[in-house]
Amino acid sequence: MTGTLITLAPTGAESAKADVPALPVTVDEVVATARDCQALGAAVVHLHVRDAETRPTLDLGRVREVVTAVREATDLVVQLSTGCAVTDPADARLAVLDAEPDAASLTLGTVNFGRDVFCNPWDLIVELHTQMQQRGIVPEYEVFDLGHLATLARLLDRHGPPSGGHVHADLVMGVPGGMPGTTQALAACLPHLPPGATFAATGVGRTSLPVVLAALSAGGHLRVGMEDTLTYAPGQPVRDNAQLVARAAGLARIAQRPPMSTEDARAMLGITRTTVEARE
Ligand code: KMH
Ligand code: ZN
Repeated sequence: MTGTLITLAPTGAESAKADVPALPVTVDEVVATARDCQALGAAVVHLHVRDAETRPTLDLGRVREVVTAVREATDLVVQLSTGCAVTDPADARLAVLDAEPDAASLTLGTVNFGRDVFCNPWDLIVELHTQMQQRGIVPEYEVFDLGHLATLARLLDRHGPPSGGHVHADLVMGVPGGMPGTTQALAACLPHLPPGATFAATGVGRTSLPVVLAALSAGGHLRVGMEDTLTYAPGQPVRDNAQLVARAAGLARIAQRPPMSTEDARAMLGITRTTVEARE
């Protein structure tokens, strides 16, 4: 059994800095968070970028600035969100790839998202998959519902394997409108993963901890962070992202699948872009 890949999702597009002061939104805050969380066991960082007013932005200059700053300060695999915010149009979401991240998220279908709709039609899925193949960007397939795995099978069948050749999916559970964050829902997804694929799971809100435990017990990997979880325990707000990564890393060690290094993460995901040591 290999180690556990821990992905940090520090910011997201949904929470306001005014409501959640510990949310990292400036370049310096994101870099400090990334550095702290790598030291605790994170190997991948899933980034949504904020502007100077702390609002979600897809401004390419700002996105590039954050990617460069995180790369300079850490060895983390830099994964940009192409899910962005529910209000972002498809062309702006595709343009995120111009920032040349190591990896990017790719959501496999439309899903209700609270009172909103997170819109991911087939043509956008194909365009993201194809552009990532052409640019050498490794996708992480985001699965909000069981049917999204049927779409993944169809995508790979019609358009070939992703850049790097390895399929890695993230089960995003507990979104109001998507699959529930339960052991039963996680187990139901597993037979539908493509052969040879690895998976991580993310439990939104109060499903965070049960999903971590279910994923570890099923041999899966973990995504944690303040994008998904703002309450550490009933009545106890999350102090910072490091607190969530430390908990995930501790549970992974208890499961005897300790956090994976950034190097091992790159090898597993098929990311050939070099690490800081290799560049020096
Ligand atoms: N912010 C959500 C609408 C992703 O980053 O790829 C989409 C999301 C998924 O978080
Ligand atoms: Zn995201």
